[in-house]
Amino acid sequence: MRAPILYSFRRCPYAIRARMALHHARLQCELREVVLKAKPSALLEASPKGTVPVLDLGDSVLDESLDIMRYALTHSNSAWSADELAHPLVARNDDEFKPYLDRYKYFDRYPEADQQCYFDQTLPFLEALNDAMSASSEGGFFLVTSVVSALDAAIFPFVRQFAFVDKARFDALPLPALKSWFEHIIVRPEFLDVMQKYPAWEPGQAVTLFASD
Ligand SMILES: N[C@@H](CCC(=O)N[C@@H](CS)C(=O)NCC(=O)O)C(=O)O
Repeated sequence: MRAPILYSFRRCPYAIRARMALHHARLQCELREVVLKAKPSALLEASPKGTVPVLDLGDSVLDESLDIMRYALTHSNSAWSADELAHPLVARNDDEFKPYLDRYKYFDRYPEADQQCYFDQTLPFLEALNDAMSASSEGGFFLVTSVVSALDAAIFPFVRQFAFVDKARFDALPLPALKSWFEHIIVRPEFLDVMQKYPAWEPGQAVTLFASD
């Protein structure tokens, strides 16, 4: 049977969360790295809305990152639970934080306010994350529970994108648990393994397997 096909973009936070769940679940797929400015027609045929990540299962297509995470976690013996994705912080990340993050990162495209204003609008969510951290027995913190979970994977890639807009500014935030969580996860294998670089996919090229042992 053919492995599911994952259309992905290395730095996209939605794609990173999907890859973290697929990797954690050891659900093998064919990885197709996409250039967003030159989307392959195979991606657009699978999902005309043209966002990544997309998981083409052959008989169906998942084109929302949280659906791909849920699929990975419910079709494996994963220690992570798909129920964690129903936590209100995930919806708040996607609906509140991500739009402000885009404005903070691409402030020149949103001239109605300045970058500092957009930065300030991200703070309530970052403070909520800081308040939701639990100390872990391995040192550092994880969100809500003391072990790394699907909740961390769903939110971490967005905080990463935020932090690297201006790392010195992130490091100066008075949110010690959040910063400790960030520095801890960014060097963990489940993150580093999904951030490997692949050349852009072209039709006919050799299959790249992702999340295999
Ligand atoms: N709600 C979607 C959002 C995915 C999304 O917006 N991905 C961005 C990349 S980070 C994208 O593909 N944008 C289309 C483009 O830039 O053309 C999901 O959760 O998968």
